[in-house]
Amino acid sequence: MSHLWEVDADVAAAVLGEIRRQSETLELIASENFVSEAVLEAVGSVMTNKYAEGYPGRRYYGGCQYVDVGESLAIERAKKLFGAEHVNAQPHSGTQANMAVYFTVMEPGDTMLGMNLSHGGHLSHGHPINFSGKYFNVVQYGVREDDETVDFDALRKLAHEHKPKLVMVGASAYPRVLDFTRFREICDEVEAVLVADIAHIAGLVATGLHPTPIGIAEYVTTTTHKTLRGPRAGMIMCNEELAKDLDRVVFPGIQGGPLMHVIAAKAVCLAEALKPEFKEYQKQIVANAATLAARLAENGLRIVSGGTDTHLMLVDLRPFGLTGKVAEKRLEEAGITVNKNTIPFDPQKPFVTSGVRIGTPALTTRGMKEPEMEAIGDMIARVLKNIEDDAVVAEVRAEVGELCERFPLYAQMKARYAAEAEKRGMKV
Ligand code: DSN
Repeated sequence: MSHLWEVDADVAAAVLGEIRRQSETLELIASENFVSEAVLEAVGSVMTNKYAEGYPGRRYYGGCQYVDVGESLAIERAKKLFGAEHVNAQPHSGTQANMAVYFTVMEPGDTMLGMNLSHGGHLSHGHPINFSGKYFNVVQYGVREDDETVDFDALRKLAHEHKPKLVMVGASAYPRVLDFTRFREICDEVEAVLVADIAHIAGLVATGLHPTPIGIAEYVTTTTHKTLRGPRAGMIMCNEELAKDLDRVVFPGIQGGPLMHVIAAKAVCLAEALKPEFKEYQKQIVANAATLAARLAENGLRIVSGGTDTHLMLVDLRPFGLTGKVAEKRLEEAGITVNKNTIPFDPQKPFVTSGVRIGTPALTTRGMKEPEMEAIGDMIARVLKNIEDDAVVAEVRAEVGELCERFPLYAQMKARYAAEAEKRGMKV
């Protein structure tokens, strides 16, 4: 018996639709992943019922002994995984993690440096339409036009000219290793606080596949749902001496009751990340991204910066005369999910773009390896080369279906949901 199907068949049917979408198409959005059933169980647990304002052992509510266990485990495991002195596991999201750090370090109107969104940054790194761009005086840095990697000379110049209180390093669409030590040097020259947002690369950092900013940046923020493969949420790490002020900004500064079910699920994903097989998984993510990028390049697409060191790549579609908007739509029709994305110095608007961003964490979770990446690279290229051809899209859609069947996802859950839909005569 399913309570959800009994109480609300409409929502249950939507969940079934989403299970099908996730399992029957190729998920290549770089910021997405598929959590374990254990993480799902924790997110769907009774811990959602509990108010626990405060921190473990120091709450404003009674009855917190069990949610304290979840939060303490999340903290201890994150400390161990990342080698951090202090962890705040309460941010609801990566943006709230960043907000907490900004309000710890800066006053409204203070100056910060953040990476331009269209060069790979993130909205919460100072985009004018985001709170960060409205509350603070943001100066944006970016990548060089020739090799599309961070322009440290320009960054240094901007830092000396504007004397920021805070420099944010981190990205949501940057395929190369971020050299945190060079950011540190520049921050030291102008006495700025360095904040590293490792949301995208957290899994790589945790397993030593990308250099760590711990011990280099004063604050490290992350999400837990990308390469880290946990629930949708955020987290902050810093040294002990900065902890008290930071914790006070997270609560009561910007958040109220923490999401205890999500925090328990963070503990679960961190336990998974501490296992040796997690490193193998991360290695495969990177190997898959390199293979896919190479295959797309062989097919005539331009890969921004010439390749990738991480889990993602940015594909310049201009060699095929396409925009990201068109490519995203047509690939989705073929069962391949990517997102349109600006590329550095993009002549197109953000809603159109000249590129797509492609990442391998989710398909690697399904067990796909290099041979599948080569096949997927060819499928993507076929759709893009024959953008008007419905027959090609249909052919690729069928191949995607076959590939997905070979790498099942949430199979038991799907069967359970499908049986409930059938019982009710619902077609999903
Ligand atoms: N973190 C962004 C992404 O990379 O998709 C969304 O905010």
